[in-house]
Order: sequence, then structure tokens, then C-alpha cells
Amino acid sequence: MLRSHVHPTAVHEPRETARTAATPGRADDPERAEERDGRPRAHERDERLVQLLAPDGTRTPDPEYESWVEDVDGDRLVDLYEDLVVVRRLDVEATALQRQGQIGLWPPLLGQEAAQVGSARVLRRDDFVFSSYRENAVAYCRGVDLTDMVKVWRGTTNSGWDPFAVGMATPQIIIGAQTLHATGWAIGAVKDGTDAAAVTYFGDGATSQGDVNEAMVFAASFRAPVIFFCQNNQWAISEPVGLQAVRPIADRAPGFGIPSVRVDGNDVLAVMAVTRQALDRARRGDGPTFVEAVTYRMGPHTTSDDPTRYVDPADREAWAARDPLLRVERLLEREGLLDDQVTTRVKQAADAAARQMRAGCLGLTAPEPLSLFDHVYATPSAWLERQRSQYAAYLAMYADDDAGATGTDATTDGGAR
Ligand SMILES: Cc1ncc(C[n+]2csc(CCOP(=O)(O)OP(=O)(O)O)c2C)c(N)n1
Ligand SMILES: [Mg+2]
Repeated sequence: MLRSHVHPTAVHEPRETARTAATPGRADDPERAEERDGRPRAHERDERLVQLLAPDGTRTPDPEYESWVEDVDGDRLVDLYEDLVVVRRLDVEATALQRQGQIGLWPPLLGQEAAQVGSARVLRRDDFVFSSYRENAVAYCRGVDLTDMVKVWRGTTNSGWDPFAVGMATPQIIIGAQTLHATGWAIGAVKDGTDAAAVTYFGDGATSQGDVNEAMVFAASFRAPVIFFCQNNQWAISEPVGLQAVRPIADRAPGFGIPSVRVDGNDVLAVMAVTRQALDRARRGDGPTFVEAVTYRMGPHTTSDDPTRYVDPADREAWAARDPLLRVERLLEREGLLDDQVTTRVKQAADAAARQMRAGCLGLTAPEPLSLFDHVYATPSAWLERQRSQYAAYLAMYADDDAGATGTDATTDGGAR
């Protein structure tokens, strides 16, 4: 299913070659075939996706990819299910914290849990993740502290956590910039003589950003061990993917000399399989891989967005039927692995995580506002000092107003559109 193999001459083969070679048993692209505006939409073509688990919880045979997850036994499936439930619960809790004015903004991941958990759970500790703002399930899998996850959104820190402690850089708001960091890190990993890989997460919209394209040029040239993991959630805020991509997004990578694969992003097993294959290539020295995980953002872009203004409810409903969590639940039911005990334990784990996140968030204390200037440069600069005193004068105007002076008011939009 890889759109091109490592062999450089294969990379430039016309796309039709890969299409006619589609393996039987692959699921059809889950998106709807109707056209609304007459434009050909990339995701409405006769494209195939790697799928191992159908929405009804039955397994989809796939000789090429099922071997990559043959070690996933019943216990591992239950663990994956727990991950999916916990990250969804955390997402709900963080959204509630924003609605209650405790954090300024939250970018929900509802619908994208399998894409994130499936890819993150197959990484090694010494691999390194460079993500956007939406990969909170990846952060959870990497072991990011739950309070650290919301800190930056509460405005009590400039940056959430120590990247080296968890092998994951803090979330990038500048669309696509993290892909450059990942490529640079991966080139460095080779120079260090390790077989660790970088994984960079970004959205469908980001693929039109210069940074992502530049990162792919360098990754291909240096055969950098980096996985470009694109979550095509169909939207870049309110812009549908079809507006910027007249061909599937995965088709872009072979033009750079990077093999790519489209996977059902709502299928945790298929995502694990393609990520493992890509990691294997990276570790063997065969360079980068581009993964397009076809999924759907079931919620708003952020808590500042109102998707009812641009999302067709029928689309949302169609995707709800392909819910990544439900299909694992159905698989577990089919295989007799989901009894009351498991359900209760998983629910308790999710509730406990949510409580922990909430308590941690509410316990965060606001930093002294002028400390913002402390870590900008190692040595003082007149320019920065001038800004500091201007800000001090500004704060003095609100000396009687606790919220304004201490920066604890998190009710404003964080501005991360
Ligand atoms: C360089 C840059 N341009 C524009 C923005 C504003 N912006 C924030 S999110 C977003 C859409 C990104 O869409 P996509 O890459 O599909 O990721 P998703 O939010 O769907 O996960 C835009 C344009 C930004 N943060 N950075
Ligand atoms: Mg998107």
C-alpha cells in the first residue's frame, strides 16, 4: 500500500499504478461520494485506505498489514480501549474547564483518538514527537503530566512541559513549523548513531504550508528517519480539505521522494500497523514516510469555534457511525473481552484521570507577571528592559484589580486560531 518504495525511481511512478494495484479487502474511502460544489474533492475519489477493523467491529483481512499487529492480544486490545476512553474523557474535561472559565482555550480531539493513540503507542521511549496543538492523546501516551497538559491554556506558563523527560516537544501553534524541527532532529539522530525516529503530527491544512514542504525536501534529501503523520480531519478551521487538495494529500509526498500511505485514521489497529511499518523503514535507514490518517474532527476547531456554521450535520452523523472508540468496543464485545468488570475499571480510570487534570488545573498558581521577561535572554538587554518597565507601568494601572494584576483571568480567548 505504500505509494512508493524506497527505490528512488519507483517514487515517480504515476499514481494510477498504485491505484490499480489496490489489495482486495481494503475498505473503501469512508467519505461520502456526493459533490456539493461541483469541484472534484480528493477524498471522494476511488481511493483505498488501509483498514484492519471495520466500523462494525469486524476484522478486515489485509495480508500486508495485519502481520504488523499480530502481537496485539486481548489484553493489549483492552489497554488500547482504555487509552481511547481516557483520552476522550480528558478532552471532555478540558473542554468543560474552558467553558467554566478555568482555561482560555482548548483544541478538542474528539474523533481523532485512534489516529493519535494508535501511532503514539508504538513509539519507543527514545523516539521524539513534534506535534501541533491537537495531539493531547499523543501527549497522554508519552506520559505528559495532566496538569502540564492544561498549564499553557491556563496562561500560567509559556510552555507546558520538559520535552526531554517525555520525548515530545511542547505543542506548536505555528502551523507546520514542527515538521522542520522533526526533520532536523531526525538528521541529528543519524549523526548520533542511534536508530531512534522522529514523528511529526500535523493537519491536512498544514500540508499547504511552506514549512511542511521544506521539511519534506530536507527529509528526503538526507533520508532522515522521520514520519510525517498527517491527520486529515477534513477541516482546517472552517475550510474543507477539498478546497486545498484536488488529489489525496498522501499523493503529495511521492513528489518529494517520500513514500506515503493512506490509512483509516479511525481504526486504531491499522494506524498501529502503518506506523510500525514506517518506524521500521526509518530505523533501517530507509528514510522518511508520509502517513495520511483519514479521520474526522467531530467537534469544533477550538472552543472558540462554532462548527454549526459550516458543518453539514449529515456529514457529522456519517462520521459518528465510524467512531474510533465504538469500533474497538464492538470488537471487544465480539471477542468476549468486554464484561462489566472491564467497563467499570476503564470508566473509573477515565474519571480518575479527569479528576486529576481538573484538580491540577485549579491548583495552578499564576506566575508573577514580570517574570515573563526573566528567561528571554541569558544577559539583560536595554530593549527588553524598556519593555519590562513599560509593562510594569501598565500593570500598575490595575494595581487594585487582582485579576488584571496577577494574570489569573483565563476567560479570554487564547487567540490560537
Ligand atoms: C503559520 C500559521 N498560519 C495560520 C495559523 C492559523 N491557524 C490555526 S489552526 C489553522 C488550521 C489548521 O488546520 P489543519 O492543519 O488541518 O489542522 P487541524 O486544526 O485541523 O488539526 C490555522 C490556519 C497559524 N496558527 N499558523
Ligand atoms: Mg485539519
